[in-house]
This record gives sequence, structure tokens and C-alpha cells, in this order.
Amino acid sequence: MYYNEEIETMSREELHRLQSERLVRIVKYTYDNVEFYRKRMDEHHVAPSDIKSVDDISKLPFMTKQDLRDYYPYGTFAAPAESIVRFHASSGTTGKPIVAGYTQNDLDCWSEGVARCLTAYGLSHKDIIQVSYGYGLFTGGLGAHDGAHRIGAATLPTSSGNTSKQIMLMKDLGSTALCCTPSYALFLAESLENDPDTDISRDIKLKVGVFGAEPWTENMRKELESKLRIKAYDIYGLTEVSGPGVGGECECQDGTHLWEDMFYPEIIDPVSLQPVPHGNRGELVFTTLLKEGMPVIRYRTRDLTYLDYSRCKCGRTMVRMGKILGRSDDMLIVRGVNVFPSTVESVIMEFPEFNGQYFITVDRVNSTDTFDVDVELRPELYNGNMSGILKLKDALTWRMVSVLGIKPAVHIAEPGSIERSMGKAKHVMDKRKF
Ligand code: DLL
Repeated sequence: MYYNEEIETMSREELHRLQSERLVRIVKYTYDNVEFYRKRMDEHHVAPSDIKSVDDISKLPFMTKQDLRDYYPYGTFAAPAESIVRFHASSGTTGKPIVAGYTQNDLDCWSEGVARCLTAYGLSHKDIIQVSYGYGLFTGGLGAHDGAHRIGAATLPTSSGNTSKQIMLMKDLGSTALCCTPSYALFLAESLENDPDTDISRDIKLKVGVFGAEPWTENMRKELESKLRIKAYDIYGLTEVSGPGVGGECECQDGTHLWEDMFYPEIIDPVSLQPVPHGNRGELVFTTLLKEGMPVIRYRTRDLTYLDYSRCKCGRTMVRMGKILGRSDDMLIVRGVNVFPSTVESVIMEFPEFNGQYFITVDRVNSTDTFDVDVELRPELYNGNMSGILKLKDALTWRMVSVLGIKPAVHIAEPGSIERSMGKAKHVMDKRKF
């Protein structure tokens, strides 16, 4: 099922035409209304009239998170203040948040993106969609909410946290879909398993999980699907571009369709800043083709992935993005080796003995990096069988060595001892002082 069949299945030629028309318009709009863009384009000796189609996009300068910080709070807004109807913000690890402002049209485009995703997951007005992403400045809660509303589903806006109440309402009202981060879904699943009054197959009506906001692996998908007896779908997005629903998977689950009629994607080499050949991994860059409040042009997301332009069996013609490996700024360099937390997760999840909870600590002792991985066993296996635990620890250590190229100190942690997250999980602590 499609939410907007005409757009989702339009021919690539038609899409190219639509994107080009929209790009020409947005470039002129930002040049005319935002000093930041005017200055940047002038510095790069490019004028709006140089942009005739999306084939000219590489003439335009890039934009970074730092630009958004430097021009905080209103410096990259293009619409007059009175037409902004909502703000959201994403808090980075340091400094000022990134603030985004939306006009009513922006909110309508955003909810259409989410509605396309929810429809692709098989959801409709017949569903009860429990939104356990946080409501507030974070785009997850209200973004999923507006999309659910748009398809006419009944929305259960529980927001994040208060897990026992979430479970009670999920059971009593019969939620059929759950929207939250994969790490919170794992915590909810564990809580359901540990609840003596709940039999998941009897009491829980969930059929679909709408998971995103953080990298998660195929092995984590399997774990969540089997624990919650659902089909788990990926939803992607970021505040700077709109929020959740910049793209989502379809029933084929073979990549995340990006809604290219609204968000033009590119993949560049983060060092040379040149486009990479189709299919190669690099940094994802977006240009918003319709946004009025705070458009972004060639915005460097830092997310590392690849794009697949081959046709999907579902009939959608929109490009598919591979799973996000991580953000270039989340990558750890440990003893000179590049380590992505998502790769560590994927190795841990190869072992059915672990429950998916882990924590990585990196430090520097006597000028040498230390790399510790704490990982929880499933409760039923944490039974004092020391030789079994030691064997498992060894097996995980050597598997990490072969995949990561670096040897971690693995610690088998007591079930429940690693802090659970209600939103985006924090899996890493880097204590090194650079
Ligand atoms: O996380 C928007 C969102 C909410 C997406 C709910 C999906 C569901 P930010 O807080 O601005 O916005 O964080 C954006 O989160 O650049 C990625 O690094 C990461 N991210 C988002 N979705 C995914 C995903 C929201 N499906 C940043 N897989 C992005 C991997 C994701 N990483």
C-alpha cells in the first residue's frame, strides 16, 4: 500500500524534473531571504541562475552543523517570523542546540513523509499507534504523532518513560504499533518478559515496530521481532531536515526509501567532499526541496551510508539508503583503529546468549588506549556456570578481534546492570582527553 502512489512510484525521469524545478526554486528563495546563503553563494561565485537542474547541485556550497550553531537561533530561517508555527531542537553533545522552525506547510510535508512510512509498514486507520518517542523539543514524539494522525490511526501518545504505564495501556487498549527507539523497545520487551502478569502472545497485540533515531543492526531487528512478535521497521530522519520520516523501509525491508521529492540526497567522500560513485559508502548530504521555515542546502549530516538507485520490488521508485553505519563524529579511533559502536553491537548480537545491552568505555592509561566492552547475559544463563561464562567471554573477544581488528577487554555483566535508556541509548563513554 502506498500513501501517495503518484509520487512514490513516479518515474525517475519525472522525479528528476520535479526535483530540478524545486531545487531552482529553493535556491532562489534562500538566496533572496537568508543572508547566510547569499554570502556563502557569493563567496563561492555561484548565483541562483547557475542552478538549472539537480545536475548542477555540486556547484553549491555545503552547510554544516557548525553553520547552524554559528547562525543560532534565527540566522538560517527563511520564512518571516509570523509564519513559523512550531520549533524543535536537537541537543548535540556540546554547545547550543540546533533549532529548527517550521511553517504549516513544513509540518504538512513532514507528516506526509511519516504517513508514507507508516503506510509502507502496513499501518492504516484501523491501527492503534503507541508513540513512545519523547514528546517535546525532540522531533520523535510529535513527528510520529502527526504522521499517525494523518493516516487516521488512533494515536496513543504515551511519550517515553513510565514503562509500567506504557505496558498497561499497551495491553488494555490493544496497541498494534509501537514507535520508539530500538533501545527503548528492547527495554520494553525485557519488562514485558519479566512481568508475571503478562503473556506476550496472549496479551500484546503489537504487529509493527517503528524504530529509529539511533543506529541499530539487523541482529537487533531479529531480537526485537522475536521478543515482541512483530515486524520491526526502520524510520530515519533528523531535526535539521525535518524529523522522523525523511525516509522509511517498505515491506521488502531492503533499504530505507528516502522521500526524494522533498529531500534531495547525495553521498560524498567526507574528506575530499567529492560525490562518491553510486553504491559507495560515504557521508549523507541533504537539500530540502520544499522547506520554507528553515531550509537546508547541501547539509552534511555526518551519517555514513550508501544509496541504491536500483528498482525496489515494492514498486516505489525512490532511492534506498543502506543502514546507517554510524555518524562520522561517533566513530571511535582506538589504538589507531576506527571502531563504530554499531559494529560492536552487531558482533554482540551474533551471540544468542547476550540480551542486547552493552556499554563501551574507552580510556587512556599510560599513553595507551583501553577498550572495555561490558555486555549482559540473558538472565536465564547467568547462573554461576563460570566455565561457560569464561568460554563465552573468550569467544566474544576473539570474534571482536576478527571483525574490528582490535582486542577489547570483555566483561560479562549481571543482567539488568547496564543503564537502560528511555530515548536514544548511550552506548559509549570516551574518557580520553585529547
Ligand atoms: O532522531 C529524528 C527521528 C526521530 C528519527 C524518531 C527517527 C525516529 P535527531 O535527534 O536530530 O532526529 O537525530 C538525528 O539520529 O542524523 C542519525 O545519526 C540518527 N538517526 C535517526 N534515525 C536513524 C535511524 C531524530 N533510523 C540523527 N538509523 C541522525 C540510524 C538514525 N540512525
